[in-house]
Amino acid sequence: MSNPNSTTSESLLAAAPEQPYRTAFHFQPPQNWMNDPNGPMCYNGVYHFFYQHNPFGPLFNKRMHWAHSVSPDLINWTHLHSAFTPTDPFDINGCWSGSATILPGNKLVMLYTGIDSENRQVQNLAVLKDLSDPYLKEWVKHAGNPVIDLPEEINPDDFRDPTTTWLAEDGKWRLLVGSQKDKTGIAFLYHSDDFVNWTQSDSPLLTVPGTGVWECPDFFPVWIDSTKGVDTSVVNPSNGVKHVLKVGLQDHFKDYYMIGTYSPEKEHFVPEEELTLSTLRLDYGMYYASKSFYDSVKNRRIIMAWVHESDSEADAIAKGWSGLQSFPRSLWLDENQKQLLQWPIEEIEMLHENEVSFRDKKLEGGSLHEIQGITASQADVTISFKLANLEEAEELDPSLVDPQLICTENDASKKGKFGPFGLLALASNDLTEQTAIFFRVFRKNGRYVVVMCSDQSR
Ligand code: DQQ
Repeated sequence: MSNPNSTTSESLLAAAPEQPYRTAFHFQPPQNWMNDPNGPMCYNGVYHFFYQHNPFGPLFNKRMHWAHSVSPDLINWTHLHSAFTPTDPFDINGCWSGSATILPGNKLVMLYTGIDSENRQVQNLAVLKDLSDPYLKEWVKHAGNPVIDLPEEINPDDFRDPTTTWLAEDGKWRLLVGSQKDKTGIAFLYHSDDFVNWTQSDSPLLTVPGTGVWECPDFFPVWIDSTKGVDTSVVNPSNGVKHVLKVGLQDHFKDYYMIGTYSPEKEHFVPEEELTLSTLRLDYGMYYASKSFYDSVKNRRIIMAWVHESDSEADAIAKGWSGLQSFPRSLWLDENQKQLLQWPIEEIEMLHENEVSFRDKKLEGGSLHEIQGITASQADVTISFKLANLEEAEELDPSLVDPQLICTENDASKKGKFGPFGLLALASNDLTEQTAIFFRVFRKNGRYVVVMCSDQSR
């Protein structure tokens, strides 16, 4: 495994013996606090990644900056200076999350939330100073910011995180901003000809009562019959796309998504399934504020998210940093058109060293096999199990529809007919400390259901 980050400070931190938790696969800044991914993009063949960063310490601070890193391959990163810092009346109390749009003609705009001098959330525009700079280092905040002011009826803390914009057939750009009113989650829809003057649509793109603030909405098309990516401005269902609306539910700290049909003429999105706390999630681990982008070079949609860890503040202070990004994943619609599928991007191969293989082992109930030759803390594992007599699998309790509940109701210590089987990672010699990553197979309505769970209680 090699270190994906290339700056000197990063290498020093990674090598330091007191930094056993620095990762080799996941993006991390050299130091201090990081949260949401912002404005990821591939521009002129170079990947740009911005993120919420507190450059002054390892804990969250409202006066967030946009840090910026660049990479030829999403693996090896060079860390640049901050792209946005809170300096102006329209963002003096923080430069919060936002998104990039690459316009026809290769122009670039960035929209982000500013916490203004009165602590109100407003939406700001910034453009690149010099389009010929391959590092995209200098950004100019629009003098007329904010370009979208807080709607009158909305609480000043509940209006943020503009999406990547898309161009509809009427020639107007559209964007969403996350919000809430009286616990109804809202994706406000705006349109504009010029990115400076924005008009709110008569009704939001979607509202769902009882879901609280929607953070970091992401809205993008997926092909019905291909695993390739689609540019965000391919909006018409007649082109063979469905749409995905992802929202982060602040009250639950989880990313949910809906698959549905977007009608640019009617300005509405009709999800196939209503959002509830048991519907589709992008990930069941520590994964929040995800943002996707269309990679035109490799024709794929890539998604990254903030992995917030479970460390205490004291741990973060001792480490000098907090937060990872999930390894970038390609994302597409499953053949059944009912859910998204994801897989680590192929560049993960660049990080593979020291292959250890362990084959043809029979797992008797309760048996343990130690895998020699790797350290326990970081490994990319491909695993396959063969199971016999699956027809004997237990019936799944029909009331259990949420995979997370299936896992918590059947923790690693509970024996079933087919499961738990899997891996014990990060295990101490006497196994008093361990993280079980395990599978169970059930039957439900004449089909098989496989759940993958992890148990971090030990
Ligand atoms: N983080 C940002 C907000 C966003 C939240 C502030 C989600 O813009 O809503 O750092 O983690």
